[in-house]
Amino acid sequence: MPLNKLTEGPVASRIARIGDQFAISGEFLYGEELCNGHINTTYRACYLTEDGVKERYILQRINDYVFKDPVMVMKNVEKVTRHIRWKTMRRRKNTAGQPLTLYPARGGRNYINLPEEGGMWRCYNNIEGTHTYDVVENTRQAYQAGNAFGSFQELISDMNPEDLRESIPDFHNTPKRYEALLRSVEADVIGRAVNCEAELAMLKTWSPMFSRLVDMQAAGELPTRITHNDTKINNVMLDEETDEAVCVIDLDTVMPGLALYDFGDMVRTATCTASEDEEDLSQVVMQMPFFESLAEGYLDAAHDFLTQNEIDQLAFAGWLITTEIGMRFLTDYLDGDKYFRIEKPEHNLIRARNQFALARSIQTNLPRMEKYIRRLMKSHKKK
Ligand code: GN1
Ligand code: MG
Repeated sequence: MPLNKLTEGPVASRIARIGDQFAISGEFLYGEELCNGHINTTYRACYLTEDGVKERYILQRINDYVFKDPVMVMKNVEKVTRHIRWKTMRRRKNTAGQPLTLYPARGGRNYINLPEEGGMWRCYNNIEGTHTYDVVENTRQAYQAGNAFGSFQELISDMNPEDLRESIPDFHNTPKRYEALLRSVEADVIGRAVNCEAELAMLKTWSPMFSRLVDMQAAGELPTRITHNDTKINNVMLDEETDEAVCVIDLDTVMPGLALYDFGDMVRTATCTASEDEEDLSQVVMQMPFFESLAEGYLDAAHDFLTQNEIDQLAFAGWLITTEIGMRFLTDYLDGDKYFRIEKPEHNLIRARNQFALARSIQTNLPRMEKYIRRLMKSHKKK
């Protein structure tokens, strides 16, 4: 859907006012409101430079309900973008010429606190000639997404996890997410628990599997790495013409974590052609050809640095994070919709049910998925 180009009115002047705080030269032409994502407020602003060139920038407010320490988020993002730029320059290739870059604000930092505009803002380059998909449409996109996130992980695989801090503690700690859900059921602040008894009963039977990855991590069987933590299909920009991956975006949750949760979130969003909002659950299925392309793309980039334990859990991670995100939607539903942006009263319950349906579909296919990963790894070893 084409976006409204706002040249005047309160939103346009707000965008111009915020843009004015950053090192952007030129005359403000128009602003657009980008509505993707459940968390941050995002605008795009277009400027006309003195040379008559149009340049576009992304202005984004960091949601401080979700990110309690926005400065920590920005420090993590700065370290990762700097490392990727350094690495790609050394290798004399870069991500199609458009790595994610932060623009400084007045005062010299890469962010600015504007209390009258709701808090902390930062400015990125707009990645031109690209687009994103909210839902995957074909296996080629699945391959590209897997490959882009795999390359991203590979590029930062030599960073010291201790250099970054946990901007949301225990972000992907599934047993803790389950405990939080049970606390919300107990509190039942707006009397919604009665609507999700079937889901809660099912989760109870699944719960013995929730701690598998964090237990392996605690036992030293899975390495802590710097990870992206939000590897949805719409966080990779694809070339408008060729659909080739150009850039991974939304780095707010880069922090120490498990590579497996990143792959899992790709399985969650790149193997099912229905959106998180789909209410017809017969459409919410994991499609094996999409999984195959996704895994192929991912392992083409990541097979070298992953450990055998990580490889063995790739398919399971898809099931685990899908269940986890479902639990987070359900928790927010019970808490009164404070975390995720919603468009209708039952939105979070719909999303939760959708994710549980997808988890069931993944569960049914786990043996096939695992078998395919083993096959791919065999072919990498032969090469
Ligand atoms: C949120 O805002 P968005 O859509 O990039 C959430 C992710 C969830 C996702 C579910 C910081 O990401 O963890 O997987 O919604 N981000 C945060 O669609 O909580
Ligand atoms: Mg995000």
